[in-house]
Amino acid sequence: MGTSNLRADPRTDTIADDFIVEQNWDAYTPEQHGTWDILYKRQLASLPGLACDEFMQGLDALDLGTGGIPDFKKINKKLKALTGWEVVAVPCLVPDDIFFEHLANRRFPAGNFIREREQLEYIQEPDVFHDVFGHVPMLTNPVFADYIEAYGKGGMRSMGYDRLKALASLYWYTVEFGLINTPKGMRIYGAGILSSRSESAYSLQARSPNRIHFDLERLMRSDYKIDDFQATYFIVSSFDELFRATVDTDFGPLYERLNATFDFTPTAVLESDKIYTRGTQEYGRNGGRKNAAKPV
Ligand code: HBI
Ligand code: FE
Repeated sequence: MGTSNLRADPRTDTIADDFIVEQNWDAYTPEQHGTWDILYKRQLASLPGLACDEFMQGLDALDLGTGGIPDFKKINKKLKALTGWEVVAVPCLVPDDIFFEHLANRRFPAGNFIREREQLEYIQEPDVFHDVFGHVPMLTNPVFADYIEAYGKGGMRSMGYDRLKALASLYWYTVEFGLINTPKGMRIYGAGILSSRSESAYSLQARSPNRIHFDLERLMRSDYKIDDFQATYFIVSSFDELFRATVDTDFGPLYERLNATFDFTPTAVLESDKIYTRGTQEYGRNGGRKNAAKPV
């Protein structure tokens, strides 16, 4: 894959090498803008006191609640000035090597499409609400912004070692589903939780999941769930801890000693774990999303 910055050619509709497309903000319908507003209002009703301050400050700084799907051009003016990051529109999940290269260059790939009204509760593929509401506000925090760039660079290095699953697990248990200890108590910074009404309270309050202190290598050896609430959440003490663990790790030797498959199941609790709560795992035992009348 080259890294030419060609945009998708509307005539042939081919996707550019970097998968970047125009956001086409003018093409959104009132119904689509309305979907953003419903999701935004719902999350703003539930996140205060659950989301970390850095996320709430980022939401404010980028003005994502003025109504309708935000225009990436307007976001980028503010975001670039704050941490040098920019949001680029992509039409789908992009190949891992392209994804890492964008992150390593302070470009965050965000879906330019939004979910259907029937999918308000849950979507598998990251849409503009998951990406822009869930991920982008955290990129206004300088230390977290540095972490994501370092993660992208570590990811690019991983391509030669065929240990992508381990790297995806690091992203999953931090960027998507990470929690942070604060003087006011445990708070959420993971985008997958922040953009999901039902998982926000669950991740902090339910008795079912484990809550274990962040340990980079332990976490990279742990399998995870992609289609339901997490069975384990990992907690950092600061974003600096996350950043340091990533920049101070020589990923080469680490990839060499990691097995090709995960060593631990999502529900595992190890002797060596620093445990905040050992979960009952009853949510998973009761059949998870499909069966649970009320997540516990
Ligand atoms: N592509 N657009 C997009 N968004 C993602 O979050 C994403 C991706 N490609 C790969 C990927 N995530 C993961 O496999 C990495 O987290 C490892
Ligand atoms: Fe995501």
